[in-house]
Amino acid sequence: MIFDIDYSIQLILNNSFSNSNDNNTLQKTDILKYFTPDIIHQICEDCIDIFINENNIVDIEAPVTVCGDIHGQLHDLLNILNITYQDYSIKTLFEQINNTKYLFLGDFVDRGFYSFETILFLILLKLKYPDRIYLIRGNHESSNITKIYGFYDEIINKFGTSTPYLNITNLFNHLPISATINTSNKDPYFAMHGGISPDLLTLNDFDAIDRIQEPPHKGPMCDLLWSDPEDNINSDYKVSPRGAGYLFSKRPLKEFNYTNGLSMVLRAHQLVMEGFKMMFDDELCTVWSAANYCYRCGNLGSTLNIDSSGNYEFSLFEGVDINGTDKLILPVKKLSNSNEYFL
Ligand SMILES: [Mn+2]
Repeated sequence: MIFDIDYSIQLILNNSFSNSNDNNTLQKTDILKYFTPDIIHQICEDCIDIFINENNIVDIEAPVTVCGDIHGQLHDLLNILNITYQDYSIKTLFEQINNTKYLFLGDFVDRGFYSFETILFLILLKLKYPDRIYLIRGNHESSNITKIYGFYDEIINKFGTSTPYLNITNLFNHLPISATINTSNKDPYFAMHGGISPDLLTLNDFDAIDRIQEPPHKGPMCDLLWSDPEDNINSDYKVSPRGAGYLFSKRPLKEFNYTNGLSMVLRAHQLVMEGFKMMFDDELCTVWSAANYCYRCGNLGSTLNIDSSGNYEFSLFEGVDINGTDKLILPVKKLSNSNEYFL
C-alpha cells in the first residue's frame, strides 16, 4: 500500500479551507476517497515504527514551540503552524517547521469537529519530520476515553467502520509520555500532559514504565496523564476530583525540579481562559492551545516558544472562525518573557 506524504498533507490543507457549505461533500469525495482504511492502517504502522524507537522521555533540542490541548480543533492547529486561508501551501508549512521544532502535549482528539483530520495531520507531519515534530500522550489518547468524548463517533460517521479507530488507538498506545527540552543557557524544561506523580521522583523512574498499553486507572503512567497543580491544598498530593491522577501542590513540584535539575515543568490538560498560566514561583506552566474551546468558551489559546538559549515567549491567539470564508485566521499576538511581567 503506497501513499504520498506530501500529497496527503496538502489534501488535508485544501479540504480544511474549502467553503464550509461544501465541507461534507468535499470530505467525502476527496479526503475519504484517498484515506481509505487500508491507507490509514499503513500510515499508522509507519508512524508506530518511529514511536517505538522513541524513549518514554523524548529528548528535544530547542528551539521548540510547545503546544497544549488541540481537541480536534484542526483550524487552531493550522493557525499554530502558520497556515492561513490566504496561504495554505505545504511550502509555507514546511518553512515554518524548519524554523522551529514542535512539541504537542497530547489531547489531539475528542470534543472538536475534526479529531480524525487533526490526528492524521499530526502523524503525517511526524512521518515527514520525525526529528522536528514530537507528540506525547494525553489522557484522551485512550481507547476508553475516545469512546465517550467524540473521536469514536466521528470515525463511525465518516467511515461506517471502526477499523481506522482501532488502528489509531493502537498508535496511541505507542506514544511517548514525556519530554525534556535542552537549551544552551538554562536547565532543561520538562514536559508531560497532566502532571507529576508520587511514584516518579527521578527521571530514571520514567524509564521503568511499560507505556505500550491503554493507560491504567492508577499508578505513575496514569498520574502523568491526569494530574493537576493546585494552590489551595496543604498536603503534597490529594485525590483528584477527576477520578484519576492527583492534585499536587508547590512543594513536591519544586522538589521534582530541584532533584532533577530542571528549570520548569510544562503541561497542558486544563482550560485556561488567558491561554497559559504560570504557577509555583514560575516553576510550572500550563499551556492550552484549543482557543475558544468547544467553539463556545471564549478563551485564548497559547503556545510557548523556547529559543536555543532557553528564553521563552508566549504566542496568544483567538479562536479561528470555522464558519468564515475570507478571514479565517486571526493574527497571532506575541507576549515575550523579556517583558517585565515575566522577569
Ligand atoms: Mn487532558
